[in-house]
Amino acid sequence: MHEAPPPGPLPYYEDVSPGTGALPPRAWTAVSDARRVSLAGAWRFRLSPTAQAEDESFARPGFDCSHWDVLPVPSHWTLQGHGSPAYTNIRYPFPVDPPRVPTENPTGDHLRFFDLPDDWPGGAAVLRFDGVDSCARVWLNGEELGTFKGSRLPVEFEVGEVLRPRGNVLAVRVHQWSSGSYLEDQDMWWMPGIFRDVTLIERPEGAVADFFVHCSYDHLTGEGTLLVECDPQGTVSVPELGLDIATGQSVSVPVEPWSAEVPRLYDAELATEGERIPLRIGFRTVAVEDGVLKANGRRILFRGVNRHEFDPDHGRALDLETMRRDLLLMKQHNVNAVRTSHYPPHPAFLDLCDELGVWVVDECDLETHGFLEVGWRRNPVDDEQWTPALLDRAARMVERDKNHPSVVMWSLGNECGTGSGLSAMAAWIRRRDPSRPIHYEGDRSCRDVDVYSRMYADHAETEAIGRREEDPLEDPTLDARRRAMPFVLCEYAHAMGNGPGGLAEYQRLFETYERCQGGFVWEWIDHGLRRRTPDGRTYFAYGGDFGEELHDGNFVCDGLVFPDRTPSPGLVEFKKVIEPVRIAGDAARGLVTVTNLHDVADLSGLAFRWTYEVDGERTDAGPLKVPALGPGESAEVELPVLAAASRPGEGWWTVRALLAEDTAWAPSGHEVAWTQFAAEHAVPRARAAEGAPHTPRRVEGGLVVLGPGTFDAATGTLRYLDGTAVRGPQLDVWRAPVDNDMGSEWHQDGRLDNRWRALGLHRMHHRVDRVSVGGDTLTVATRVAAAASDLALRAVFSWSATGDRLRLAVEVEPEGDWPVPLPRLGLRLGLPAALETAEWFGGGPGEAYPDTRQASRIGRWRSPVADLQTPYVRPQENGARADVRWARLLRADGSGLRIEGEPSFWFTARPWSTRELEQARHTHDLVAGETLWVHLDHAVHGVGTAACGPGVLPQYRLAAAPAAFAVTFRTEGGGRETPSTLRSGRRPDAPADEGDDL
Ligand code: IPT
Repeated sequence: MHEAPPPGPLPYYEDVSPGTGALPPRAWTAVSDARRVSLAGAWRFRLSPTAQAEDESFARPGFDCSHWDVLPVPSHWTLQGHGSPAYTNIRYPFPVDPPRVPTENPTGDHLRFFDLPDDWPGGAAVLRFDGVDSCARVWLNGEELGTFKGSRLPVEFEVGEVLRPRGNVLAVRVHQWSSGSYLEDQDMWWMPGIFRDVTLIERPEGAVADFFVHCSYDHLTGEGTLLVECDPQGTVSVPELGLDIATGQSVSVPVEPWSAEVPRLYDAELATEGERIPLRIGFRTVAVEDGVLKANGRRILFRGVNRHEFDPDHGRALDLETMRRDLLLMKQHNVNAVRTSHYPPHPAFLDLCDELGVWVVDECDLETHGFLEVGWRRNPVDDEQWTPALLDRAARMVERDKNHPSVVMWSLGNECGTGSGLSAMAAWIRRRDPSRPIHYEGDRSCRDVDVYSRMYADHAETEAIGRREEDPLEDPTLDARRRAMPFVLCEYAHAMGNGPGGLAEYQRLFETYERCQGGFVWEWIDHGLRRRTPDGRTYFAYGGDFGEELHDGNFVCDGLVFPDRTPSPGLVEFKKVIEPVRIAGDAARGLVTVTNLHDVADLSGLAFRWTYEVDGERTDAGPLKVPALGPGESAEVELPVLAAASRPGEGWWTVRALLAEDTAWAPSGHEVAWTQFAAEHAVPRARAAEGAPHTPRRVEGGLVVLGPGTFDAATGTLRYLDGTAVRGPQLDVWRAPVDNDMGSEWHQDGRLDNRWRALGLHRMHHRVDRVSVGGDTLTVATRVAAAASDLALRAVFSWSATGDRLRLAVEVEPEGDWPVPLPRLGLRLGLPAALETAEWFGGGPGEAYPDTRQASRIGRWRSPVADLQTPYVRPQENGARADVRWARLLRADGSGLRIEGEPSFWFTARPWSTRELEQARHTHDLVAGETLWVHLDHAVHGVGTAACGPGVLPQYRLAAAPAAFAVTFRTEGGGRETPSTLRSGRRPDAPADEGDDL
């Protein structure tokens, strides 16, 4: 049996209208002296599979809902045990037939009962919803108030006449799918619900209907101009400025301007006959002048991130504390700008941006990306019948957020293709608020916007744009117009998994070309949903973990912070790359050059300190007097002359810029910027007597003994190093592909991981060609190659020993014409997992790869092996430490193994094998085994950002080429067992077989 399509007009949730019954949109304020009642808390809830499964009787007072579930509001019901979340990036998870939606349309009926406070004055009142996904119909005390769409936008209904002192019944029917869903195809979880606040607000006679604070700054005169439009008329006072003016009246006075760096706010009050609203106003002017985006007359540079609202337990239902936490983390990591991808955030977030200082690109709740899949046919932004819905969205954003100094651009939306609806939005916004430039990335012609914006343009193209030498548009007028625009990368450096690589190169372009005004990394946070295994271990779920019919896997986890907001190595790297002070050392001249890269602030808020270390041990430290340079200024500052400079060993200077005082976002002493540079000459250390070279000798049991090393005579594999069992080092070229290796159409190499696998790099065979004992050396020649391939790497291992030191020199010669870069080139060895702590002298403390190593500093570091692992939501290659001169791996009793590089190596140690890492889908799939797998890499391939964007830059690619390197092993703390006792079977301290090619 088939049901006929609904006769006549479409139901409210499918028609293209924005809704019915709502009041005109207006400015949002957190408080005023009008009474408010928050309706957050426990609601009654019933979920139906379709929009029409239940009638409307639940909305009538007296309806018995005692058997309904209880649901916290705000929330997404899919995170409260009803239905489940689903993730798609571009594709609509339903047939594309706008504005119709599927019959299966999860519908949540919500009921809230409330009494008014005893002193509630009566009279007019509004009921406000700050965010409901995606369509709602509302009744109060059985009276229908209206319907609405626009998930991340506010809506208000007049309710004064319907309210009662006691026993109010608020009924809200929420449909997951509506015509609005076609406008909300952002790359994120589909999660319905009343996920932001619901508030009842008294509207006394003469209360503020709406107000618009115009607050500009003239950098030539130093004066700010204040004009507040208000309906009805009233007064504005700014006590600190001695201002008491009527609304509608404009006044100019000397002020300190607002900027993201110096977020100067003035307390003010707006008063009308019926209401007093406390305001915090900031004076600033944004303008495009001479092809450059300026605030208060100065070029600004966005060190930005795209921020989705996300919490691993609550989805997009964020509390104030979480919003503040995001901003504190951003400020602490030198981030100065947020694009609110791809919808207006919770309104309170913008108050925090005003207060803490962040440039905001406020983006409308609009994305129709899924029409890409159908050739953009019937795209709503190019179909007049949708224009009222688009204008409604533009108005609800602009009216809500227009009074924030932090909002410096309006963005029409994301990935909507092109169309007249966008032009209509832009025209409306321009009329309503000519003070802010307009942004939209999706239309290359830039006809509706003031700023040229792109996403994922590679370095070369960004540079061409920086020179204003980009490929022309066909239409010369539009081309000339666009070429005169400032340029931003509204998305770049896709922070998915290990990466993003290539940040420093982008930053150089932003600092070189005036036109390149920075960008916004994609994205701030991984949207992994916290889940628990049956045995209680937590992990983060991604697309496909909820049985979705269509999904885009872990593409939803591409943030600079992990889902629980722990900074990822990518954020640490970003912080270093975008530091607003550049310090460059010149050891030969004994000085540093300090450059202030702030747009506005001078350096008076920073204190500089230097330290000097020899072989990672601090010998001296002290303050460095740096003048309070203005933005853009540089100075050379002399370093002290140190006696320690003649101490033998490797000398390193570190110079750091720290907050001199507590700020609103970090305590004094917080590090903002730093540099490190080597002393002019390393003073050679006198070498301890090493003893005479050992000679390799064959012993009983098919072994060869060479100093502290015991080898398998047949294969030449190292078996024991003193008492420590070793799964002898072998040449290794494989890594568990990172998300960026799996980049698809954007990647110049195609999918690298597939090409690597096709060549068999994950299943290399090690053929032993020769084990020879001659003079002081044990030589092992191997040919490393994959089945079915004639490509190979020939490797000759030359082992020698002096005293307690065992040295391995490796020579690698590729055979054949390698068409791909190698993932890594180095040694892999298995050691007992009891070696649980690592100590090293080299790059740290965190992970680094060739194109993500700016934040790695030379020092002596120590870490439990467990903490060397970076918990990418989808497990993948991670945890390498750069430039390691030596590393020690230690047991709890302090005994262990020391490995020295000649001169250094990339050091990775993990309690599972590459294969296990590669096979794991979630972090909880990784279980520490009996073997510690150690990688000593001569070179590794960069990571790039090909998950969405350019691949690894040429200088970071690891081409198969002849290579030579050496390492020396030594046990420390004494051998614990002799090889003969070791041979008698497996002990807990012996490494397990990896089970693949080792
Ligand atoms: C771009 C989207 O704007 C963003 O929402 C996100 O999906 C990002 O990609 C990737 O994570 S669009 C892409 C087709 C370039």
